[in-house]
Amino acid sequence: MKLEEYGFNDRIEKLWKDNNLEEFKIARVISEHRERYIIKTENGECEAEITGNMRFSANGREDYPAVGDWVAVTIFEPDFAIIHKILPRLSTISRQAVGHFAEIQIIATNIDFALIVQALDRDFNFNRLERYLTICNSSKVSPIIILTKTDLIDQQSKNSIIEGINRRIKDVPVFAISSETMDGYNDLIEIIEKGKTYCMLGSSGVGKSTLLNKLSGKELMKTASISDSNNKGRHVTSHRELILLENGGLLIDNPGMREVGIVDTDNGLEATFDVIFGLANDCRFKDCTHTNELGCAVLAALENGDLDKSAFDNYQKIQKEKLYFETSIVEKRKKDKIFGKILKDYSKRDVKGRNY
Ligand SMILES: Nc1nc2c(ncn2[C@@H]2O[C@H](COP(=O)(O)OP(=O)(O)OP(=O)(O)O)[C@@H](O)[C@H]2O)c(=O)[nH]1
Ligand SMILES: [Mg+2]
Ligand SMILES: [Zn+2]
Repeated sequence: MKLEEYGFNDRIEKLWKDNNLEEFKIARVISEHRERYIIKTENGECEAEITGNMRFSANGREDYPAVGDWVAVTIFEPDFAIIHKILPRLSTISRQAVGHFAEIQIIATNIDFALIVQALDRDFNFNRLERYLTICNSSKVSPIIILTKTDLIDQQSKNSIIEGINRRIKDVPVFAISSETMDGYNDLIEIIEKGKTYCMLGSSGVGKSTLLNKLSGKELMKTASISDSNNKGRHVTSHRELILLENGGLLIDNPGMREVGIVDTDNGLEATFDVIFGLANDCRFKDCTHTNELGCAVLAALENGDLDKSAFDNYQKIQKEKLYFETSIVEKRKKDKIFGKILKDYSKRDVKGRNY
């Protein structure tokens, strides 16, 4: 097997050499199940684990391999390998980890394009769309919007949703498809490039795995109707997996997300809400909060209808959350540091509690 099929290219080769990893084989992580990984090497597919050293020196989830990562490995048996190091990531899609205070969860890495999937029948929602866009923009991953289940709504409603998107969201391609009738598939397949990696983002039940099955030409992922999955309170897809498509593209399926907490590391909000940021430049005061200041260009645009009120509300909500998350992370690091110091001091004492 050629690793090029899985996206290996000159950039990755350079990273491998620049990081002095040539003594190791190179592989790509294609799925993860609780610290056991499936990787693709030039010999094919095999299972892998990380070294004890890697586990010991990990500061958080970001330091563990994620689906999409290129890793330096030693292959022990045809079907077992040890992962020594993660190559620097060219892009990382992450969100706030659900149920873990101030932790970041990596969704996938080394992604070229993110397919933001929303169903036209009942899932479609601008606020969520802007959340996903913010994630893409802060990850330096190009977004593509995919609206599924066109067979469930009439042509007119479909067109008005697409027009609405084009008004509120600029410069992001939009595709409307049906996995029942195959409406819109030809246009979508055309833009999927060989050797590029795509990651799907979207709620449970919107048809991500169905789309992946259609694009791969195989029934690789289990799919189920919303009622089947939601009644049991769980999602149909339970892990992430990178799959090679019929036309050579690489697609990562994900479990549907209920919460899309933003971890904006790199001006994702500015890119997503560039209209608001553009207006803010014209506010009289540099530190304008756009609430009641005189000479506020944002308030003026809201007043005369140039700026969509719901987009502005959504921006403010996401920004507040982002700030809260950033403060939580700083607090957590401080606590971890204090805790680390206590441990260090403790280990310096002898059994009777004396310092030595
Ligand atoms: N009518 C219609 N149904 C669809 C379409 N695409 C998917 N479905 C159905 O929607 C249901 C959910 O599809 P999945 O592909 O499992 O959804 P998912 O996004 O992978 O869901 P999770 O794995 O839970 O995140 C299934 O019953 C599919 O058959 C479509 O274009 N039209
Ligand atoms: Mg699925
Ligand atoms: Zn202002």
